Amino acid sequence: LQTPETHVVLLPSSQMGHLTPMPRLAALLLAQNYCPLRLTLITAHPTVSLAESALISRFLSAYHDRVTHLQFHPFSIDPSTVNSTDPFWIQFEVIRCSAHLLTPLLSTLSPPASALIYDITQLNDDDVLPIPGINPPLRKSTIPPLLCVPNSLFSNIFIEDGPNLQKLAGVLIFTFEALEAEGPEAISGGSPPVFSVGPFVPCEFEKLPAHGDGDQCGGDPGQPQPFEWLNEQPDGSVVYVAFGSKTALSSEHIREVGDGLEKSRFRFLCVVKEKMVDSEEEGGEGNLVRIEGRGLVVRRWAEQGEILGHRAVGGFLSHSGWNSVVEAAWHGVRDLAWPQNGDQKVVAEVAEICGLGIWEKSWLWSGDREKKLVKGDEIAVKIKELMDSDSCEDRRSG
Ligand code: BUP
Repeated sequence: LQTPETHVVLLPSSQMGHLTPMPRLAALLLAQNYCPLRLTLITAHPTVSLAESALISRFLSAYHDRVTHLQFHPFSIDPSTVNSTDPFWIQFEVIRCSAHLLTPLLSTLSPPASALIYDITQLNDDDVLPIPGINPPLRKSTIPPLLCVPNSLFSNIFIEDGPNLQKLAGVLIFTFEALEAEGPEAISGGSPPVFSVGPFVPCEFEKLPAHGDGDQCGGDPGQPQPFEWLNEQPDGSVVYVAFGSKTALSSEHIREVGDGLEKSRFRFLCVVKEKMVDSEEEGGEGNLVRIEGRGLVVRRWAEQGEILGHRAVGGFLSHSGWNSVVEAAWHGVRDLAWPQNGDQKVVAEVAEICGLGIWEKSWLWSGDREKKLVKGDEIAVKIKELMDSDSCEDRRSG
């Protein structure tokens, strides 16, 4: 008797931090041997960023014989009605509001879908938020700031979707025990059941095509490539700097980070984004710049998962995005956290508690209300602390 095929449908939402885990989960599912599996990926078209469409294309071409791709064209909504200017969150809401378009798509599937995995987002001064089982309790200042803004798009999504969690067959949490045992443990044993399913790590299909052969996130011919440059650097000597897929850095911020790297005297590979959406970045020449032989500045999509695994990288200055922290943990690279938005402060705390990272809590972003710019001198001190830690020394000594 043949075991019937399990047909899993994956529906990612918008922005790289939310999209990236889905194809990685798909790759894990396709690699399992427990049951015959069919997989369908449903994506909204068009995506907001080139990075999203490029990742979807790379995944589909790697698994073209095993994955069916369905696209839907979500309804547009009037941005003024959603109380947000962030194009990625607006798209998140657009997809949410277009959920009814999925019913006809799902009804065409053969065999019928066994499971739909979709992406929901996670959820004053001694103020803490007591959550049973979480010690120390979360400080309110670490909670995603937009959750505390009444009627923001973000808080509305939580308020509307929260009660629906009870109706799910199960919840997959992209985490793993070595990084945080306590959170999943605290919410286990209830209904619906929750499962920790991480880590999801960079896959082969994510690799960029060589030297600008048509992928808009790919390389520039004739420019120094990150891996060529990294190959020339000693073990554990390079600080990798990246602040995520949608964080636009102000020119003051870039200047101070540059000053800090310069004063730290460490080598560095720095990804700089000046626009929130990559298609608005200026491309072409100058996308990669060598600095006095000690550093490389990359102004386009970099293969972060691979970079963090390179023997030359000793430490990571990051915005504390969850995927970035998981990738750093996977490669054993210590993280200096400079969180800004969303759940990044919670992530920085998790990384600090498990010993992966350091977090200078007084550091704000130039866009923060207080507008206190962190100076290069302070950044240099913390970079030295990061790079002089024992684990970086271990990396340097092989
Ligand atoms: Br920038 C950049 N290359 O150049 P997070 C990012 N990434 O591969 P998010 C690259 O994008 P939040 C680049 O490896 C990670 O998998 C990176 O996800 C990859 O941050 C992903 O770290 C970024 O979760 O912000 O999405 O920018 O999740 O905090 O909202």
